[in-house]
Amino acid sequence: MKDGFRFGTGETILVIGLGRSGLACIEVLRELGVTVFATDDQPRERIRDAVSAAEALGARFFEAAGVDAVVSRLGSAVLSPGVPPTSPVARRLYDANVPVLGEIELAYRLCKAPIVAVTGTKGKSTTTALIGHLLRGCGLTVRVGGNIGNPLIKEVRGASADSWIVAEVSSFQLETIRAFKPRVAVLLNISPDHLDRYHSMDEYAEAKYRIGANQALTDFFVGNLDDPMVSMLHWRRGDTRLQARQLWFSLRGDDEATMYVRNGVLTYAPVAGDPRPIAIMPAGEIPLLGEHNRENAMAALLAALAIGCRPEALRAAMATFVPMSHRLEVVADVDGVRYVDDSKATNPAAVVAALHAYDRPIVLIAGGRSKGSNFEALGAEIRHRVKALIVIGESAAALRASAGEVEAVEAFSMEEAVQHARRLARDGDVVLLSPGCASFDMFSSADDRGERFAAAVAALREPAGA
Ligand code: UMA
Repeated sequence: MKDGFRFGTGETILVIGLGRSGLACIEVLRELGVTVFATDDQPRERIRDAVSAAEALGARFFEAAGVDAVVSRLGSAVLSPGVPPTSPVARRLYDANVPVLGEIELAYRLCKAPIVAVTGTKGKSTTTALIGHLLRGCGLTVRVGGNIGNPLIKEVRGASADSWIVAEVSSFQLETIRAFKPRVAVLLNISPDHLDRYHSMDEYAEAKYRIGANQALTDFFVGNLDDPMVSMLHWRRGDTRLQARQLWFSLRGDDEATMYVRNGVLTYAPVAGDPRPIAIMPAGEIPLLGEHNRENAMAALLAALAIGCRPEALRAAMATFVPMSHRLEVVADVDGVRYVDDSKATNPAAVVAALHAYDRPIVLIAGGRSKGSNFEALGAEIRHRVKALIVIGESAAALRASAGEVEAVEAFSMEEAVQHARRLARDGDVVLLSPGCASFDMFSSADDRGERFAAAVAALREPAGA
């Protein structure tokens, strides 16, 4: 390949980071006959299982300090998304002029099928899953992967040219693309997140904008016209970086939008401003709560329409979509109180969206490990919409301070948080776990946090002393 990135027999590639992404790369590169070295910041004894898995796949593991010894033998390196390009190992490789790419780029180069790629600060997993569901409902063969949890590189293996790949891509993954060129790129929204990795919002937004950087005139870019940092890319605002045909969605009946909500109906104007638009479906038929999910649904519909799906098939497919776990998921109704698990809300904007989804009193459970976020705007929403606040984890004090006069209490376990919630909620209220933070200070993952919440809620139903 012209750019010096080759993979096949005779090549030697270093895989950096031994999580899901790294192990999947090792597996695929070994299948291709590549000699694979692997490294991780953690010492061997702390990640024994991952090292064993890498070695069983045929990779040779080096602790980070040992990488220098093999740099001269490397043709290239693949960086896991959680490892920043500024990490010492990556810098060492840049210094030695070794090309460093990400798993998404590698997946793209191995992929025969066209790709629909989805990014955004919030809603990307739901939208990715929904696009996969809609395309299947329209009779297409589809595989879904990426940041959603299953590494893309495994999904693209064996995907034929007449099938489709729907990929959730994070800003981390977009940092290390080079040629990655989705047929349809979807950019949902950009709000503060991961500011422990990026120096500024501009730097974070630039990583997201890369999703459309390599697209050609015949590709499609789907964007949110109501989001200030996304709509900056609109052709009429003078931004020329996108070559793809632009399809914009808006919750308002905007003349520049190709999809919008008018009189409660999702409406499609194949050409923006078209005086005879097509009614796709009533917004009430979207099987997901909240205005943010109307945006996600419009993005998914536009992506599907762009590749030729028919409106009536899309309406039928939408009706059978089952919402994903830990995203505004109703866990139980106990004594008239609804318990909702939104554990995947890991930044403040996602909590604001969740608070907007309910018009009944809310007891909010929030907190965890901050990703450099500022809680000021969330605090204003909490003061406006939340009846009582239960704070957990490392951000407990900051969240409590942002909530002003709202009744607030700190809990030191999920079980304790749910007990407080039960005491504070009344018939008709919602108890909402929507943390706005990462989970790793108290739980192994956001899934684990949601499952602990569901278990604590289930325990409320058990008779005392049982
Ligand atoms: N590591 C280092 N150096 C570092 C950081 C990590 O060596 O500086 C090592 C760790 O010791 C560990 C390994 O890297 O052994 C972990 O790699 P990883 O953090 O890239 O995690 P994976 O398990 O490979 O999962 C990654 C994505 N993780 C991140 O982006 C942080 C998963 O997204 C994704 O589902 C998976 O690949 C499959 O594609 C998760 C995520 O939190 C869900 N994403 C962020 C988000 O959604 O906000 C971006």
